[in-house]
Amino acid sequence: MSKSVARLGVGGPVGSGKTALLECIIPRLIKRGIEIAVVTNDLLTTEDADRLKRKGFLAAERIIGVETGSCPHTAIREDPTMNLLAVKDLELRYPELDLIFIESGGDNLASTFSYDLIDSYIFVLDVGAGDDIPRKKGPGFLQADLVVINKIDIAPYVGADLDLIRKEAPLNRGGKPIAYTNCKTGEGLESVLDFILKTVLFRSPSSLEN
Ligand SMILES: Nc1nc2c(ncn2[C@@H]2O[C@H](COP(=O)(O)OP(=O)(O)OP(=O)(O)O)[C@@H](O)[C@H]2O)c(=O)[nH]1
Ligand SMILES: [Mg+2]
Repeated sequence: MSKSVARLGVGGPVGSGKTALLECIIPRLIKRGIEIAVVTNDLLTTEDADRLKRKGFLAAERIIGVETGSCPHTAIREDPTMNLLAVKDLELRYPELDLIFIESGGDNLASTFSYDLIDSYIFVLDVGAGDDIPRKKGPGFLQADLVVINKIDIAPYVGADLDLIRKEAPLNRGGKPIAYTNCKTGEGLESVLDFILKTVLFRSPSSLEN
């Protein structure tokens, strides 16, 4: 029987830190023995795929850049054909895979994934967009399996009230998890890692420590 590969979407507004999160999380998962591949989406380039390849933590052939040429959410929701083909390609070439990340092109608060493409998804917001964003209840924020509120380090410089965000964000999440991260220092990444290991891969983090 062939192994089943988990597919995890990473969506969210332009520049919120989706690729930065992958750069932080992937090496930590590899250390725990997880076999990974990545599909990135950009409008007219393979910029994010090239950036991840330059990092060198994954064989370049395990990273595919999809050029959507259209609204990012079209390619992850309305017609995910290009992404499904990339995923299939990776699954056929790497039967040992445990997890494929699919990073959406930078989008807006309405961005969600088709569950034909992914099993679950993370929605990445950043503090620089304002402390009122969690109150605005975008579908991506409401429906995501995990919300990551990134760039907590810049709150004082952009006049964002992090305590208010921490208070209000859970009100609209119906008990679903939220992580508060700084991808520059690694702060808060354990809860993202925990989410992926437990909820996406059904593994116990502690059993994988060695
Ligand atoms: N200060 C700070 N900067 C961050 C953090 N995370 C990401 N950045 C910076 O934010 C910028 C955008 O990060 P990316 O990872 O490219 O964001 P993205 O969401 O992948 O962007 P698109 O794919 O273009 O939508 C980069 O300059 C990062 O270095 C963080 O936690 N703190
Ligand atoms: Mg990116």
